[in-house]
Amino acid sequence: MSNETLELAFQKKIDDELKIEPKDWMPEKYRQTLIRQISQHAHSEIVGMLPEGNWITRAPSLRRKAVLLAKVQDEAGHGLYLYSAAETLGITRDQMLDQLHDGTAKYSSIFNYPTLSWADMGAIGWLVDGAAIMNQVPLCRCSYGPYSRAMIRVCKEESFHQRQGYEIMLTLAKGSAAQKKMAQDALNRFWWPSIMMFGPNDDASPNSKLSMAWKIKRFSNDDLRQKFIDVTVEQANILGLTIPDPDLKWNEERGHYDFGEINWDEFWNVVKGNGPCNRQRLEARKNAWEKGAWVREAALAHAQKKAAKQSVA
Ligand code: FAQ
Repeated sequence: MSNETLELAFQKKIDDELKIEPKDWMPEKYRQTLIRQISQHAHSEIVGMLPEGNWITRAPSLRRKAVLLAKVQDEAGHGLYLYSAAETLGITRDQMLDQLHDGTAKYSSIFNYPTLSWADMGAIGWLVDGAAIMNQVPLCRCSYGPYSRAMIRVCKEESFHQRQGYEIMLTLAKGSAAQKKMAQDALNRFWWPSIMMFGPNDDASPNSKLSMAWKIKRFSNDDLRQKFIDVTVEQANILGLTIPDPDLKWNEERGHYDFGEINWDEFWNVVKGNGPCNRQRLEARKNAWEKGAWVREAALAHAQKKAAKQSVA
């Protein structure tokens, strides 16, 4: 079959809402786009454990500690499902981790901001997981089977994460004046970086056109950002907190909130590795990889021993 016929059949399958599976024919660019997006998503989950991991030993109660521990463990699980989904496309986990460690693969900009107070755990759950859900629910319908199936479980867990974060914010916002101030400060610091998570504006997003045609992405970066802002403003009102954007106002005609200009210089600066915590985050990941070498060796030796015993039997 010619390449053209294969491509037509591939696109028809996508248009008919059928899934593409690992052994199906696919254009090389589709494979590469998925490897890029899924591996970067996996790296985001693993690096995303660090800002919250910073607060596990300082959680204010046993209940809060247990919940935060469970959440951070979930993020590790998400990373593992996603690395497995990417492996079905012909890249190994070691190759993906090399790309993270040498800085050639990206991970979400949001995880390069510091977590300075306990309220940041609330703001991350509410805003960062809230933004992640908005972006990831449509990924459950992504055209690539293994990615779409991984996202179903991930999204269920993300909703627990969002709720625990909102509950922390609610407790602080209804607490003492000092607690409310702490919640407002966390919102002030995390608001803009959270809305940057959706990526550049549509006209500056080089990957969107193909990803939308291939139904990897179902909504554009700007559409998802707008949906997130529309639901989150109402949640901030319930908390009695103020979103740090003087231009934020309801636009009756559009049926959406208008919002201020995003600082794209800050976004690209963080993406390029110069955010407040980029170096610290990468160092932590590289250290964990090096210190974990003996665990990987032991696991491999154990698997080989088991396989040898089985073949004798
Ligand atoms: N940070 O052409 P586009 C989470 C890059 S998980 C860094 O629009 P695309 C859970 C982009 O890669 C959060 N880089 O790209 C959690 C591209 O560069 P490249 C992660 C960014 O792929 C919560 C370039 O800019 N979620 O939060 C960012 O079509 C709490 C041009 O952009 C996912 O990964 C950014 N924010 O759309 C965990 C979801 N935005 O690769 C722990 C899956 C853009 O060409 C604690 N990913 N770039 O060199 C996606 O939906 C998409 O990849 C987008 C970007 C929407 C992120």
